[in-house]
Amino acid sequence: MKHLLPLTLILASCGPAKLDPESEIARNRKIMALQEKFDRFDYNADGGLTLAEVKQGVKESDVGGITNEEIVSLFKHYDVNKDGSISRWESQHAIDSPLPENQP
Ligand SMILES: [Ca+2]
Ligand SMILES: [Ca+2]
Repeated sequence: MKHLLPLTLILASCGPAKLDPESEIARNRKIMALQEKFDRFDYNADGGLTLAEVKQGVKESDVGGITNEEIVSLFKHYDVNKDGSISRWESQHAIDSPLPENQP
């Protein structure tokens, strides 16, 4: 039975989402809180957020409980045009649509 736990974690991260609504809401709150801080994450003030800046920002912000994987999937979600940085427009545009869960 001990082997089931890691397997469950793997399934939870790449299989169909089985999150209960409360953790879903908590997650959305974290993401909303992050988005409010996006401006501050732009450390070199070039108007875009790179993955490194987002990671740095998450580390320095008081938004806790976000894993590296979540940051990466969040980043990909926000980087609509896939140019490797999140512009302000992208950060505002992407929040209007729900985060895709476990896209193939
Ligand atoms: Ca930047
Ligand atoms: Ca972009």
